[in-house]
Amino acid sequence: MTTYAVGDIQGCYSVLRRALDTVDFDESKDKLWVAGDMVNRGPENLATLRYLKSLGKQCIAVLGNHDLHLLAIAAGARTPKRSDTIQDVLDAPDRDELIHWVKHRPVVHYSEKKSCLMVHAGIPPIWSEKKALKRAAELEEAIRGSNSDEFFHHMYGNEPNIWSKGLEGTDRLRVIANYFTRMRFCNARAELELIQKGDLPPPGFAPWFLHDHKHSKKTTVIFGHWAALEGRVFEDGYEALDTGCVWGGSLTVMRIKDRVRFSVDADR
Ligand SMILES: [Mn+2]
Repeated sequence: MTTYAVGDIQGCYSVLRRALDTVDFDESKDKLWVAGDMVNRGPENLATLRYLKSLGKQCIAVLGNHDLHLLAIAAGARTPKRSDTIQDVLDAPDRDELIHWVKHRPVVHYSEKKSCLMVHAGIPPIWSEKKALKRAAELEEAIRGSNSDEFFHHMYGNEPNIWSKGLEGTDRLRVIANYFTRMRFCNARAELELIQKGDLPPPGFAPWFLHDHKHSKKTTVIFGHWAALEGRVFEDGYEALDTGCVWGGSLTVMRIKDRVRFSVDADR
């Protein structure tokens, strides 16, 4: 049994299958961790979700911002944008089962045994593993709960841009969601800067993983979301997996036990 982690698939199903063939992925015993943004912008979102769902317990996928966007559209809280490519999922006969499956994916996955924590964008420097899991559980409850449509209506926005304990309701959930699924730059107090997308931080800010963190030095944080990093962070304890497959880059699969990476070029 081998466990692999894969970065942002974004509907690039055929590339995913080629990548898994490259590592001789055995669906009957190997495991696949998926760092979020399973869908959107790419061509085969329906096939991607059907395949990941079919892996059952062999697949552990966390939610990314695009996955949450799919849920918000499915809930009627948002209308698709021109750049969204998830209509194949929304029109599918098994749409309800797929949306239900996506809704029940975690936001953070932590394996004590592997000393690995997987999240789509990152974890703020002010939270330990335990705190991150607790906040993630709050968000997961909001995504799955009977009031989830209400949450999706209020999910979008950049404020509040910093955590505080006293936050309540949708403001509290929005900042949690932004840390886990959208963060790139923040300061040491975990104040977010959500506008910049490149690799140069605005003054006073730095990539979230460069700050002193509350989480254990023993934990490796596996994340996606940031294609501009091209899979490199040069920082022990962090593994960036988004290598921009959907933008014509590559899809990266990492064998977790030894961190060996396998990359497959995007479809031309
Ligand atoms: Mn993302």
